[in-house]
Amino acid sequence: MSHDLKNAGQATQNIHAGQHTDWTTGSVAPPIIQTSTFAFKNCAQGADRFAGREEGYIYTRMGNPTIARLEEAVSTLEGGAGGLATGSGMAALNTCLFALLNAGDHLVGTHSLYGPSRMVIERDFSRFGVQSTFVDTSDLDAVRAAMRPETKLVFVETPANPTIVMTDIAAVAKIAHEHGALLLVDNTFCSPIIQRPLELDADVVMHSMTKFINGHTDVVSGMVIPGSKELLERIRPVHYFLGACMDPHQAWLVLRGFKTLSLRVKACQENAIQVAPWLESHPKIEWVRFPGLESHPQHALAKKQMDGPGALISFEVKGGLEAGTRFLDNVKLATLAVSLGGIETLIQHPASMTHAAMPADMRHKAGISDGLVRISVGCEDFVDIKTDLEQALNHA
Ligand code: LCS
Repeated sequence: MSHDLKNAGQATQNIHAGQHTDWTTGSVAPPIIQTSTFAFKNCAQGADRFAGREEGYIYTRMGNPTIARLEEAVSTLEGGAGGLATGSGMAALNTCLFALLNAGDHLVGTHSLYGPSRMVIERDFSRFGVQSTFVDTSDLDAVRAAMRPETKLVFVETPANPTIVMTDIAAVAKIAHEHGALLLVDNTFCSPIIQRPLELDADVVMHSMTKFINGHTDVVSGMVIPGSKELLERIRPVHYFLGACMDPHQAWLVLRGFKTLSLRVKACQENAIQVAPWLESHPKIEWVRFPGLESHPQHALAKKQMDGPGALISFEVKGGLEAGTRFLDNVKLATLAVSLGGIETLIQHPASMTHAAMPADMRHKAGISDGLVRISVGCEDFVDIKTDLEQALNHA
């Protein structure tokens, strides 16, 4: 396609970036180049490819045409310098950490974030001499106070999993840069349809594409999107050597899911905009946290840095953990399962599921109460979601 995608609208970019016609066959859908390696015509060509004198593919761990389409698609929407697709969201995070940190460096992170993301830094990267401090990054003074001369990376998840607390990306980018550190943002909860951290001065964005980007709850995958060519080329060799790549067939599935990202995110969000106030007014609900509610302490920040409140809501049923468990055991349309961002409504209990790997006192300090329930609102009819939650609440 010859259309100028860089200047096209978001929906146009979403449908067309990386999806150009394959003129070797005329196939409108992208071909799956299911190969581990690529033939050279002769030794000179092999040598030229390895030396970077000739463009072309070598080995799928180092790049593949189907995967390249997905990297182009996601990077275009995020406004990045390119993409590095990974086999999972955790592989995307580990690629960034491995590439951007050295022994003796220090990381400042959001205290409430996906449990394993925090644990791999605190438990595993510490073994290689990387120190970390996790703070409430919605509090800019707390971020400033945590910075040290050896802080090289600030890692933010906003809205945070599962507390839905937000971080001012532009303000934290400024603090990071003043201290000579980079800002990495996990944009999984929003997708580029709702939030584009690179536009707010973040340096690198990462995704678990398992969530909204694929959107069909059938593929685990991730992506790293550096904001500059320099960072892309710094992270690329680590991506190769770490072996964090994805498979071409996996890439094709995500490319298919990605085409409807804009439609799905908006449909899920429309439902969440109705579910959140309904839950908030329900007599059996203690509290609700959703960026679109005026009761959210950072409602104004959500309006400033997000193009919508998203589809993730956290709340607590009156009666805490016990009542919450009775409620969760009785949902029928919503599925009791971890993960999020699919077309179907998923609901889960972070303290015993996604964040069970975090010690209880760490969870509590991060604002993850034992009774907190997280719902990822899907694209079903609102009335059916409401009816299901209502009948389940009757058991609470
Ligand atoms: N970042 C965020 C914000 C996540 O929510 C997850 C997974 C990851 C990274 C890791 O991605 P993965 O390797 O699983 O593709 N979050 C999950 C969750 O909340 N429930 O199940 C998985």
